[in-house]
Amino acid sequence: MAYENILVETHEKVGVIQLNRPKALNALNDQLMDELGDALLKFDSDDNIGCIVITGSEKAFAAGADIGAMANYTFMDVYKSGYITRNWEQIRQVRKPVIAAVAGYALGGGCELAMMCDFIIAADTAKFGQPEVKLGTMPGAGGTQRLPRAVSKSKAMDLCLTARMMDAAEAERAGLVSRIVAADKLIEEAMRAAKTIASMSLPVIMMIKESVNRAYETTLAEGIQYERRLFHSTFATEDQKEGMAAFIEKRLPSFRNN
Ligand code: CO8
Repeated sequence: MAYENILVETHEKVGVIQLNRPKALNALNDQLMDELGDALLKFDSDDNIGCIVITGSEKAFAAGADIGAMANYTFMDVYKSGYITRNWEQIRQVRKPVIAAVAGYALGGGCELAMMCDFIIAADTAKFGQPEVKLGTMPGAGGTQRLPRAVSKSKAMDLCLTARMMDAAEAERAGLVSRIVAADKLIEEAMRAAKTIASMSLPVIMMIKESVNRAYETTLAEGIQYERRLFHSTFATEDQKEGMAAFIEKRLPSFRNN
């Protein structure tokens, strides 16, 4: 697939996807989401990639779903075509870690896309919000579900009901983003985190992602049990032997993703 709305690069073991519709503040249309899904699944199946970064521009990670494209949709248009589910869910199939590196606006579907990633590194210019109510609609790609889990019911209600934006500092205090960095250091910091992750044992990294995500899907007792099973299975990997031997021998480990 030739990409017209995203730029894709590989830096060592990190796959970088840049949303690239600058004139529309990276508004997310169907074509962009098809391309994003395609690029994500390609990186996920590439043995040379250990972590993926999704980013936007200085001004916008993404200012939401493309309002112009959906303005005249009817219920039947969106229901029958599976609007959103058709090409927004592919990111959830990705088993490798995905970092959102967010500068500027992450609004509506843009905020929802950032929340679908495994964690968010924000530039000090980042602004998050779910302003759909101002358009006479509501979040439709997980905003009412992921936001309360990330920032509490009270703040999620505030953002979704009033459409106000939250700056990077508030987003970090609330737990939506993992760290804030200076805008001109965003990509550098995101790449540093991604390269660190990509230097670890990939199967173990995938198990950790799977286990943390389980915390959202199940009871604590079930989650602990699930984690225990995965923890036990790390002892079946060569990388666990290598990692522990390297510590004991006071050297750096050399993981072989096995
Ligand atoms: N869709 C389409 N075009 C957009 C969008 C958008 N979401 N956001 C900005 N643009 C366009 C503008 O129309 C403008 O285009 P043009 O130059 O041709 O007029 C260009 O980007 C620049 O925008 P502005 O001139 O408005 O820039 P400002 O700096 O003045 O303002 C804002 C920036 C505050 C971000 C403003 O553009 C804005 O409010 N945008 C809309 C934000 C919004 O409401 N987002 C929610 C969209 S609805 C949604 O996401 C539903 C999600 C449901 C799930 C996903 C379904 C697929």
